[in-house]
Amino acid sequence: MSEPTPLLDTINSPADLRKIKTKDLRQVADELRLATIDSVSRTGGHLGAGLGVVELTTAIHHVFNTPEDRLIWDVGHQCYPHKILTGRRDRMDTLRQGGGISGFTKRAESEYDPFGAAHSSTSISAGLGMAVARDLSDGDNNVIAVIGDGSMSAGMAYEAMNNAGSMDKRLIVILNDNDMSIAPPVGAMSAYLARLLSSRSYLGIREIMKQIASVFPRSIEARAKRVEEYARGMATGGTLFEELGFYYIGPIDGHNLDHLLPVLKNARDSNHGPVLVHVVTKKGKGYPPAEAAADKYHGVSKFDVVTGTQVKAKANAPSYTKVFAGALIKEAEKDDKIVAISAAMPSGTGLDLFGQAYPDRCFDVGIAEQHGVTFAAGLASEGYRPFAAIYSTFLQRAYDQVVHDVAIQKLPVRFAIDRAGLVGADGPTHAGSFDVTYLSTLPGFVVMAASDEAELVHMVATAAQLDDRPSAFRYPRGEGVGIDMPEAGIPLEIGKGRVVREGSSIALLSFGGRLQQCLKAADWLGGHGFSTTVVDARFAKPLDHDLIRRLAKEHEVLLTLEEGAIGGFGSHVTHFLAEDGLLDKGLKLRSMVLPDRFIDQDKPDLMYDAAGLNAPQIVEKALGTLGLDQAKIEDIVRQQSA
Ligand SMILES: Cc1ncc(C[n+]2csc(CCOP(=O)(O)OP(=O)(O)O)c2C)c(N)n1
Repeated sequence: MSEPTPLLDTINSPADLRKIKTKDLRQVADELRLATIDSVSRTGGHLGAGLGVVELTTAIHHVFNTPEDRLIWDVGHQCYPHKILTGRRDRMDTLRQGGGISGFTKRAESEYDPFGAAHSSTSISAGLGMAVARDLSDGDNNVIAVIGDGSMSAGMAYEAMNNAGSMDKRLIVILNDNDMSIAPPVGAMSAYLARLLSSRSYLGIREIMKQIASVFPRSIEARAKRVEEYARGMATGGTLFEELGFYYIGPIDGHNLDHLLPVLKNARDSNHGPVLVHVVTKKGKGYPPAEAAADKYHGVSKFDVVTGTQVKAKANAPSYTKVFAGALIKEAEKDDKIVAISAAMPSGTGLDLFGQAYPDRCFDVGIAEQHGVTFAAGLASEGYRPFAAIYSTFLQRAYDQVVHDVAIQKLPVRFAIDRAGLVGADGPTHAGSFDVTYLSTLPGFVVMAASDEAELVHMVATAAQLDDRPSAFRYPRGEGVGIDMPEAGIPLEIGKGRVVREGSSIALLSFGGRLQQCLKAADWLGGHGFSTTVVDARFAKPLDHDLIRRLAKEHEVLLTLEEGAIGGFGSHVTHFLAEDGLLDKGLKLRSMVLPDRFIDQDKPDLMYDAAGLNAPQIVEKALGTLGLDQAKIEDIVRQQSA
């Protein structure tokens, strides 16, 4: 038998897809799955989630009139098949790379991405906003939000459903239930969905037709009414979603186009308020290595399509994440009050290792950073020593809990803040840019940043014994600098920095991971006769006033550096020096921080180049501040970079 003519090549936009006959959509989906696997094998990225929604993506774009109908992907990590169908297939080789397309949905990238994402559980809120905007403007487009069962564990999803149910707006929520978050999902909602599934088998086409009867257009509503009563009472029973005011349809096999298409068409044509379509899928579907993997290939590096083997870069040093986990396990051996909290990121934060060592003292709260922080505060209020391990970017979501539940009550919650600074391929949504700013402003907080992996071990020990106030320590993504590791962490003196190299003319005062670049810059500067001091500040709060005063008095130029936005360490140093009167005495002070713009994804080193925080730029800044002329500075930088 001859191979069928490829169809995906003929699809440049959803309009092309809509011309394809329903009977041929299975072939489109199969080709789309292969194209997704092929593409991610060459770039790396999120794979399992996209493979699970290949049929759903095909069906949605076939049934709905995107982009007029608004389609919102929650988190956006499952949107690769969507990108392929929406005119971005030829750019998939640039996915997550410098100058390339984003690994998430992004408004600036395509009209088919009406709402950008990367953090979870925002889709129903955004969708409701769009539905209300449509009604205010007398529009008639559809709004569809696709949200995973993991993302349904966040409070925001419930806040949105609660609101949507009461507003009775026409909105379609598709719950993509694959019984996975990054790790297996946790919590009562996950158990509820499992019960819902086990209590009823997938709807067959007859039951689907019965159940959707009441969401037919009004003309046949009366006839449908009786069928609906039957369908609701007999076939489904009530669900939590119905209690919240949604019309519930499901569960439906999300890989079966014959089931998906009529349901989506009816949801589209209904005059009902909010509708929830419960679709059951398999993460990693159709690619055996992904289906077999424990994480279903949630995120992968480049891989061999035949074997599924991922290309792992050779590590020169342990990752900060692993070092943190090892250090915390060691502290917990000595102290049974130490407990650890993750918000759906056990492997990303290293707490999977802690959980293996101390299963009873490790808590995955789901994608629920706000709850996780207040939960940790509750543990602290009873004398436990909680370590809340949350990426910098996700902790943003729990800021009021940090202020109101932790800081004001001076509860000793320890925040282990992974992914500090620029993070590479995940881009601006995942950058850890703001935590120093938003934590250092809080009275009583201790805020630390590790300049290498040995320092991180000491900071874990420091936080462990800090019982009278909240503390935080931040550390970058990826591997450490390859320094000798201490046997055990030794608590640091609170608010004291360390001088790494003594000089006399220029002082580089670094907070966190830029220290290596400062040392490199100091070498260059020294080579040109500019004696340079390098200091690892260790603390942004409290500041080492004595040390900063000395640096200010003994140097002509003082530069602060950090992997964070304005308002953080440098701003606190500037404020202190101004108040102390030291700025009046001729000191040339500058702060090097992340620029006032969001930096797109690239290799981290190139992102820091774009941010102006690498050694050449430090040299340039130091010499410019000293007052050297620009041509001379450029000459020095050129010589050194060669
Ligand atoms: C606020 C927030 N916390 C954590 C994450 C990290 N994260 C990305 S995807 C994901 C799991 C999402 O699970 P689900 O919604 O079920 O989607 P699936 O990957 O299973 O398709 C998590 C925890 C995030 N994106 N946003």
